Amino acid sequence: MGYEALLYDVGAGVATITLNRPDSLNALNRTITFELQQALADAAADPAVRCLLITGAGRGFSAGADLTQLEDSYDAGTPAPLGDMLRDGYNKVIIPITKMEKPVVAAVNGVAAGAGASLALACDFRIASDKARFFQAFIKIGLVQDSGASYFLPRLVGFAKAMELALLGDIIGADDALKFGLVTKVVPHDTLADESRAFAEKLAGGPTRGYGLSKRAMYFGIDHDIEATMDFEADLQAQLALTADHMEGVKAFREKREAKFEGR
Ligand code: T3D
Repeated sequence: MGYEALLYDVGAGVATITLNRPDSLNALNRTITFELQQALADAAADPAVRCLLITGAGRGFSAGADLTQLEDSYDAGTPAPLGDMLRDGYNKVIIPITKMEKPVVAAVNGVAAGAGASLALACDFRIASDKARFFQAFIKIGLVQDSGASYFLPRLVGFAKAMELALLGDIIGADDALKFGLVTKVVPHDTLADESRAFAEKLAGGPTRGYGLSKRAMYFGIDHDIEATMDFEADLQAQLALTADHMEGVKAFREKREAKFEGR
């Protein structure tokens, strides 16, 4: 399907979603949010897609909620229906990313603020341009961090740093993001597109089912005790034992060559 506020492209096993509202630093209005939901569903369902790459057009990754879309309500002094907007909107973007059984990479090309930062945090990897900035903008407008930031931030950077980032709302640059464990790596801005594409294509050539179930096991393990987690791992391993990619991985090891994974 055609999209109005994002670009969607599939090639070499990688689906690329480019948030495409550069004039507002890819602020998330209703259109882009619902299109993101659809594009994520498309990527999840397409067997030709073995890795998803999310980036932004222009100089921003995403400035978070589009603060102009509720202007009428704010002008009239009417409370905005934020709870319902989150449940119908961003929550249905973030959860599918965590449940997608394919690796998801964010190429953070500029500022990632508010729900835009949460979108990056929900991805499995974040490759940041040296011009990237991360901003828990919510508190600056008197809101709580949302779109999963309360889940991801403490798990990524630790409780104390998460509290600092959320309550102080300071904008941090790419080097600090790397130091705090928020990003996988930082690359020169001009090379971001090529480096993140190469990173994603490498993942697209990997054992897709293994990645998918590893991701499922990580999300399980982070909220369960050791016994439940190991039992869960055993169930998943039993499933992966049946896959062609597992057979190929072992065969390639024994034959001292690179494995050729097919994602099945
Ligand atoms: O409301 C709900 O749906 C509830 C859910 C909330 C979840 C959230 O995400 S709350 C957080 C919302 N986001 C923000 O509060 C961030 C607001 N933006 C900024 O603080 C700054 O723009 C940045 C620090 C992100 C970037 O600063 P800078 O100096 O690089 O760029 P700029 O000049 O401020 O912005 C460039 C343009 O983008 C500008 O438009 P103009 O003047 O050129 O026509 C600016 O208004 C526009 N823009 C930036 N952020 C947003 C936005 N337009 C709409 N919504 C935005 N969030």
